[in-house]
Amino acid sequence: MGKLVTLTLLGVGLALIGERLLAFRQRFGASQEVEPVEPGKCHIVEGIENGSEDIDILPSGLAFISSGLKYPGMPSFEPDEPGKIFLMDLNEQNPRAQALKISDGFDKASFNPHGISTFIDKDHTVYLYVVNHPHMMSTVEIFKFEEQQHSLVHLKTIKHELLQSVNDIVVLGPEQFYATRDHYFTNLFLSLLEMVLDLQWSYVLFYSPQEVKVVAKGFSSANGITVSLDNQYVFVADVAAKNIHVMKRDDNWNLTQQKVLQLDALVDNLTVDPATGDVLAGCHPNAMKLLIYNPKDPPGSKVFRIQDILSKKPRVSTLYANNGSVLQGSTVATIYNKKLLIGTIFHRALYCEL
Ligand SMILES: *[C@@H]1O[C@H](CO)[C@@H](O)[C@H](O)[C@H]1NC(C)=O
Ligand SMILES: *[C@H]1O[C@H](CO)[C@@H](O)[C@H](O)[C@H]1NC(C)=O
Ligand SMILES: [Ca+2]
Ligand SMILES: [Ca+2]
Repeated sequence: MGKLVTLTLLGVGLALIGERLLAFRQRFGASQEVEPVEPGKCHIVEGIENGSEDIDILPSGLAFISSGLKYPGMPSFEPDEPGKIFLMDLNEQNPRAQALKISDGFDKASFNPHGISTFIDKDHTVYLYVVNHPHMMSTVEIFKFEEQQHSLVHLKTIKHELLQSVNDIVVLGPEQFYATRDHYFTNLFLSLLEMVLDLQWSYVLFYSPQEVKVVAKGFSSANGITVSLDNQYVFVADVAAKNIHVMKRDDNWNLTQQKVLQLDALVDNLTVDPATGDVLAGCHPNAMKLLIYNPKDPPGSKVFRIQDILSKKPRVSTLYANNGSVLQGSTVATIYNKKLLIGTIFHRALYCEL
């Protein structure tokens, strides 16, 4: 009798895991074909070979690009090379990417940059906040940008027990930011199990020196985060659920969900076009190919443009799509003055004139 119960439970357990695995494969776009879309004249940005996970553009047209992410379970072309932050001036005729110098006193060898966000202070000082994974932990590094010296001066490292498995941040004030935690578990095996079982334990956190709190939860895997041009709405990409959550910010920094926009690809990073307020979403059309990397059948890239996201009828269109022959594993797309810059998790970056 005991054996029968055990066997039954085992059978039910295996069936459940099998069902979850199938759902997981479905969610991760195991078999999606990608029809190419090019919005204009595009070319690969020279000098960046090793990922361009996140991009943030200043109102002046200077783009920061985070490169060299090493992320558990994802391929890296140069696992021993430390991460870098590149700068690209989109006002130039043929913009080139150049790595920024980083001040001494910061551990550059273990620099593993992930999401980034810029913040301009009242005195016009530009700060770059960088999610860092030194030795696979999570910290937020604050740098001061010195344009003349082409360098980043490290000011501070922020650590907190709730700041684990951090993916992206959006900075709204001095040392005040929202951050996404993409997995609850930091252990690779447990985080994979968390994904397959879809536990929805991922959340959005608010950080300030006075207060740190969870402000939204129940995500399968909260990834990119950004704000509307008026700073009133926060957009969160749930990469595993293939959707974007639109949330309203209140005076206590809490977030109230307004709507969820369902898409047919895994949404990684979000940015807002400063001219139009359109939301751009860098997506993974077939994320299974990201997890099981095969250079002969590489993961593709997709960028959605979402117009009127706050209205009743947001319009979603494909701005860029490629099967991986040009660009693999897009994570983010940003627009400045009709110039489009697309970043990828471990591959190159693409520049297009719209
Ligand atoms: C990707 O598309 C190109 C043409 O757009 C085609 O030549 C190539 O075979 C495709 N690759 C895969 C893996 O489907
Ligand atoms: C894109 O995603 C990365 C991490 O996945 C994040 O660090 C970054 O901030 C995002 N980019 C933007 C512009 O939101
Ligand atoms: Ca960011
Ligand atoms: Ca991301």
